[in-house]
Amino acid sequence: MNFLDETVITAISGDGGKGCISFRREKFIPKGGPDGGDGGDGGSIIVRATKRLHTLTDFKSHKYFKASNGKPGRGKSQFGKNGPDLFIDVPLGTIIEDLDTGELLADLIHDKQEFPLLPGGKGGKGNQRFATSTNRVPRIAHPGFPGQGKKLKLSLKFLADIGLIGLPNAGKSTLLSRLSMARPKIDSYPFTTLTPNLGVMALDHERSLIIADIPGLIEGASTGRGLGHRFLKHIERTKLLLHLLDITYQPDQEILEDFHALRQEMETYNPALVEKPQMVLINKMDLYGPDCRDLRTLQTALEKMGIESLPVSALTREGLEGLKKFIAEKWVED
Ligand SMILES: Nc1nc2c(ncn2[C@@H]2O[C@H](COP(=O)(O)OP(=O)(O)OP(=O)(O)O)[C@@H](O)[C@H]2O)c(=O)[nH]1
Ligand SMILES: [Mg+2]
Repeated sequence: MNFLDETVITAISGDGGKGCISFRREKFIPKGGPDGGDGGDGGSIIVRATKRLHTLTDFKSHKYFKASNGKPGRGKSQFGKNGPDLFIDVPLGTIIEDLDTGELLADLIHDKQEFPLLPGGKGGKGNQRFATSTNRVPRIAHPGFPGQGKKLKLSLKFLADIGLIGLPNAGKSTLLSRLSMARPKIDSYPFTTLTPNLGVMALDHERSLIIADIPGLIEGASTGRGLGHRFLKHIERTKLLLHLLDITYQPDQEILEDFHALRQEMETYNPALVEKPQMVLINKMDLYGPDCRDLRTLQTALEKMGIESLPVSALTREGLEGLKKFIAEKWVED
């Protein structure tokens, strides 16, 4: 499942139908009065949040939304039909802004939550409405009001349950691919992942959780370095953070300093982030050997900070059953 963070769409509500100019014509009634009906109202545009969707990917190919116009009125006082409303379904967590003014229009977070975005144009009045005592044969009708259009910026502050964080190359995408059906790109260079990947992990028969691989968090992310700034907002809504550390030793990397630096970034961005339930995964344990950091030292240091840790190998799946158990227990508590 790939993930599209932001997109721009155009939405236009339906035009009102034309009012009708018509006069009654029946045998034996030579001068029938006006009987032109009103035009129908144009369809409105309504945005609706749904938990069926998790990404904005559908909007990659579908960017133009036009509600139907109202039908014109007809003779014999017949009203035109209203254009049906057009619903634009978006995932929970979608923020809608007016692209031109930057105004925040809606922040949809509940399933089935609706936001009336653009009303349809009113239908025009038919000529029967224009009849007065002085003008019994009105030859005018209203053409109906046009629909309204807006360019909208949709962005997703998504609602993943679990966020995977850690330095580039720590193995976040690999872990995501092990816990879900997601098949993100995995490679041995940093910044392989440029936008978050999402995957769905089955917890048991009934429940599934959304996991997000949040890329590019590095020191300075909260002030715009790397890619992290764009994605820090996504961490805000996750319930559990899994912080990956790489056990293999790279001389220029002091792993606990990096760990603190990342937490500092999160705290600067939003202090609530570091208060979230979290666990450290010490990854790449399949490579564990004399060239690695000392596991015991690392775990003791984390313990002193009150942080639970679990040695795993995303590659060989070692420790992942224990991880799933930990996650399941966390969710039972909720
Ligand atoms: N031996 C071993 N290699 C691993 C393990 N997990 C990940 N790797 C390797 O580490 C490299 C980076 O893995 P990714 O999953 O792409 O790392 P990432 O954290 O998503 O990296 P970015 O997307 O660049 O932020 C790849 O070459 C993986 O094959 C592991 O448990 N053991
Ligand atoms: Mg990655």
